[in-house]
Amino acid sequence: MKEFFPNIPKIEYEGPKSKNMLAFKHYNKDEVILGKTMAEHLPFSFAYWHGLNYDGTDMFGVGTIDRSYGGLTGRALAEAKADAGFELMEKLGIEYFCFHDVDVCDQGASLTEFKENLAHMVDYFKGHMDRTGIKLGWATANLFGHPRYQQGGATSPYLDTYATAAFQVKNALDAAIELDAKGYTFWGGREGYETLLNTDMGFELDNLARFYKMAIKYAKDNGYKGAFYIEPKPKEPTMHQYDFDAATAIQFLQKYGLDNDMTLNLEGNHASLAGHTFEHEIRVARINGLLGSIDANHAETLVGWDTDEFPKDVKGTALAMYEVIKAGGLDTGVINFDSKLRRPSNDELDQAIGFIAGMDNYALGLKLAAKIIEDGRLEDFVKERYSSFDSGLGAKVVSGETNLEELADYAEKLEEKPVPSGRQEYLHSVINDLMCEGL
Ligand code: XLS
Ligand code: NI
Ligand code: NI
Repeated sequence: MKEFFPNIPKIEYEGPKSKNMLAFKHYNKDEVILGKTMAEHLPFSFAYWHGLNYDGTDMFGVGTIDRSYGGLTGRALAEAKADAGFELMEKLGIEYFCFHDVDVCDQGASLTEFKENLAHMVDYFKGHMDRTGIKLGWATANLFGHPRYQQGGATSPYLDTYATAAFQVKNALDAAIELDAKGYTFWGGREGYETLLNTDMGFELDNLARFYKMAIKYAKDNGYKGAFYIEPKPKEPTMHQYDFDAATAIQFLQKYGLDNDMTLNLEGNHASLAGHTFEHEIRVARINGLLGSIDANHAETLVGWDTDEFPKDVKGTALAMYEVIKAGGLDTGVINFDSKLRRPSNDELDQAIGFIAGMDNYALGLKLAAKIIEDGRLEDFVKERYSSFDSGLGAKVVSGETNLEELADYAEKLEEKPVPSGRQEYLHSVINDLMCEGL
């Protein structure tokens, strides 16, 4: 088989002292942290779209990155791209991949051609998956790129578009079933509105729920065993997107009785766009038992849009991984990351380096999260902070055995005393100390 990246060797763990750009310094897959290997904590997944397709194009300029894979067309190009993708995943030791239908094949001249091209690639993937042991993290349908989705897919005001969205999702689900995917993602980039002036929001949300229900029924009836995720994002490309953030998506799932079938796929960059931290979004999912999967892409916060780049903030990642560990891990999902390159990162090494740096960053984040847990100061502080609810009247609040009158009587007899300090400066310093120990 043709080698697409001859200058990228198999990436090995060389330890923190290594200066080799093409080696892991921290991601040591068999190293055990809190009773599980790093590979078990961190089920990395390679995103097809930015990892193999994105050529550096932005609103102000044409592509800077060569994604031609030998300059082929049609199925030959799709196959070459898959060969290149599996070569990269194998060299990086990434065990999962994720794709949109349109990432992996040509859409052809008709929906029927699109369906056949996708089915062809599903067979082609099977060969690579059997050969390498790499698994499908999740699949999805792109309901945002084609002009027909300009006013939404599953929230389109037009039946024909709604049905075409159903066509794409049915085929993407068939692919997920055939390839035994861990999950299936719904990301609603065009499910929202540009202006309320022309929008029946209540109808669109009802229709979206009906769409999800039909998709779930079809998948289950046809033997699908994986998870279904909603991936919240507040805006971009649409002005207002319905799956705004974790809390909004959960309210939607609960309202329509979908919370037993769907969980959340949370992305770091989308959290920033919603005005939240990544750990906030994961906490919201965790306390509702609805964490499914994560997209580790980080924001370039000064830029202000979804840059989807490799995660590089160790402290932020540690706080996210702390939430993931507390939620019981990612057995139902993966850590997908696009590692979308910036335009000036334009040669054949950069995509691999983006993944190496992102995976090392997650390994460091995991180690720091484990240290925070083992150290215990944070958790002890939080426990102590709420301890007035452990006994006496506080315990009666928790067990539901008191009432407003009893609380009011208690308050009236209180001697006013200072509120204990929240100590957030100290708590931040604990994390910094743990992070930089030994420096
Ligand atoms: C875009 C989203 C998208 C989803 C999959 O912002 O992150 O890439 O992950 O449709
Ligand atoms: Ni995403
Ligand atoms: Ni994104």
